[in-house]
Amino acid sequence: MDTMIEDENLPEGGAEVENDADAVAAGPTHSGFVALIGPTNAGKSTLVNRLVGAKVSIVSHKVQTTRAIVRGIAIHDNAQIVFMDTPGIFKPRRRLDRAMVTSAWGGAKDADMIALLIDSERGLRGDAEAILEGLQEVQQPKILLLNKIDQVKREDLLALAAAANEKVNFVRTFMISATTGSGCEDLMDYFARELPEGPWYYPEDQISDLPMRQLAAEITREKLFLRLHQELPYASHVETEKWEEKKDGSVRIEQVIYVERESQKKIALGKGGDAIKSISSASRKELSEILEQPVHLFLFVKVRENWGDDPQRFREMGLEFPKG
Ligand SMILES: Nc1nc2c(ncn2[C@@H]2O[C@H](COP(=O)(O)OP(=O)(O)OP(=O)(O)O)[C@@H](O)[C@H]2O)c(=O)[nH]1
Ligand SMILES: [Mg+2]
Repeated sequence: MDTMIEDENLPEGGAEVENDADAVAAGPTHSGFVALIGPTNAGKSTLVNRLVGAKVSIVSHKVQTTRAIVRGIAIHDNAQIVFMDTPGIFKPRRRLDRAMVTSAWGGAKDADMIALLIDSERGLRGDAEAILEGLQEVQQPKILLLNKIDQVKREDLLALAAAANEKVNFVRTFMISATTGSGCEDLMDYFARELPEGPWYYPEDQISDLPMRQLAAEITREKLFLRLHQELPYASHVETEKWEEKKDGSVRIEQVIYVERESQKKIALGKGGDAIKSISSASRKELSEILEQPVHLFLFVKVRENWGDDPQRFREMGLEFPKG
């Protein structure tokens, strides 16, 4: 009863009306989750970093770089757009592969909108066909992003767009380059407009949901991917074990690189410690830039034969441990 009386007694042109006026001037807010899925190496993480405007997810020229979902958060016009960078989808062999692919499709399930990213140069060869098939089952609105258009001729793009649209009912097709930024502004306009009206999910200044310790481990893993060759990047895993803020404003970070065999440990260390030194120095440099403080980074390489079958390692990565 009290409330009703108060409502009736509200003076016209009072505070509430003013708030309304503000809301009209700024327009309603929009927010939502966009899952970026696609074959491995299509440029999903590069695109998330580009759209967020900061590095939130690691990138390499090798396949299977991203292992678990990373959320990158961008604001455009009145919209907060949460991009879910997912592991590339491919035919899994190891237990870790299976967990990665399951996590990617899981990301798609949770999103308001799904963006399939295709490397225009590779086209529909390889895993793209199977993903298109999988997408037919998915209910949310789907858009097609033809990436790496800096690498292909226009007529090839049109043919590729037509072929993909024949398989899946995409609501829109965009041609973009995540590295040059071409087409990315239009894409952001589109998301900002099409995502549902509603309050933002995260504070305005948050750009990622990854805890700093985990991002730091990812940065080191990226350097490992860039520096080491053949199987080793896939056989390794990085965890941050210690994070100590010093009185002088610097931070001491200790990380462990897990490998599966003694022989891999030798490669990770390199001749006279060459490899680990250069990985450490590249990672430290980037971490000090991100953290805006001096970083003392200590890397340890440990052999843990079955880390790829250890549920605890999966939990650390944010993955479900697949049984069997
Ligand atoms: N030329 C060109 N290269 C690109 C573009 N976008 C991404 N790349 C390159 O493609 C490679 C793979 O990029 P990532 O962003 O790691 O690809 P991803 O889809 O996240 O890969 P996974 O995490 O392994 O599934 C990197 O070498 C990028 O620099 C683009 O628009 N043009
Ligand atoms: Mg990636």
